Amino acid sequence: MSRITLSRFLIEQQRQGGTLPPELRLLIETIGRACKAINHAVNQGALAGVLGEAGTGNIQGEAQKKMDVIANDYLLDANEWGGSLAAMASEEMELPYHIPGEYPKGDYLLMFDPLDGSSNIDVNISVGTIFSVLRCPPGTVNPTEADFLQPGTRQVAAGYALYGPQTQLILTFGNGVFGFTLDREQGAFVLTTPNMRIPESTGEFAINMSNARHWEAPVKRYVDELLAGSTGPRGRDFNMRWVASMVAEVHRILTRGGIFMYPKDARDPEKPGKLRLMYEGNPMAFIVEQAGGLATDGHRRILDIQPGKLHERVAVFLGSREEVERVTGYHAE
Ligand code: AHM
Ligand code: MG
Repeated sequence: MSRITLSRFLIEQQRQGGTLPPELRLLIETIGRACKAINHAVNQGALAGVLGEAGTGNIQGEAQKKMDVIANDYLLDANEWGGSLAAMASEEMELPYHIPGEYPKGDYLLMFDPLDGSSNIDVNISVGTIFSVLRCPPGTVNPTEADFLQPGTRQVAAGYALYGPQTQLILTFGNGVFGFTLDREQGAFVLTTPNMRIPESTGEFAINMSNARHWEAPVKRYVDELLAGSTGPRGRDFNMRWVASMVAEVHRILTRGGIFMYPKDARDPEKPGKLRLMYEGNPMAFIVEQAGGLATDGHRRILDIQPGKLHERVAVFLGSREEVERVTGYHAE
């Protein structure tokens, strides 16, 4: 059978049952194109002078890498003229980005983390792009921040691109999770994993252990039990990984299972976690649930959270069902 490229896959999704409107299909193709451009810049690295600090900070008060800014620009440039979008919002921009007046506007809102894990870019470790698509509330002419504040259950699409040894694009529209691999010679994403599923059980966990002294009691208890291994209450050994690129961790979990945690901690009691609900928590929760896993903030399903602001933070526990259930259960005790 011939290869199924992203374009063909999207056209066939649109035909089958009409679950994928043409405007959304175009939007996803455009995001795929932008990710190829970002991938190219990431691959060029020092050859294109794209490594290192931008010398600016984002709204989160974090220092921006040059590639954070470049990836953000690529996504804005690629997506502003296509006619599918009413507005965009990015982890790297304080306010929503409005579609310039010369271009037609569409029904969708696009949110993205243009370069997730960017602290890894200078050391040549996998980074990625995460995105989430919502419908713009009907009748809205100029969307404001308030129009983006919809719970993750309202996402109509989400995905990520992973710039690693292979470049991959992972997508969901709410009917399973589909994995594509970039064929660099052909310049096309090709469907390589049609139905990604997360195993329910796992022996692997991911958390930044250097923050252990700042964790809340349920997280301490859960991780202590994992560390105690075969001599502890779990009666088996667990293995640990921490890439510090959420895209890479989620991809590992989609491929072979695991649990990823970025809990709330006492370093900054004002913040409910490090990761952002709209650009990281919601899209990854949607993908993980569609692959049979779970995603909570320790108390609630992430997708049910009503966001209060665009750059809201969230605690994240996601991955293999049995482990996410357990650590969420410890929070309730
Ligand atoms: P970023 O979007 O600014 O790159 O930050 C998010 C990243 C995640 O990819 C990763 O899980 C986490 O930050 C790592 O944080 P830490 O350096 O605290 O371990
Ligand atoms: Mg990020």
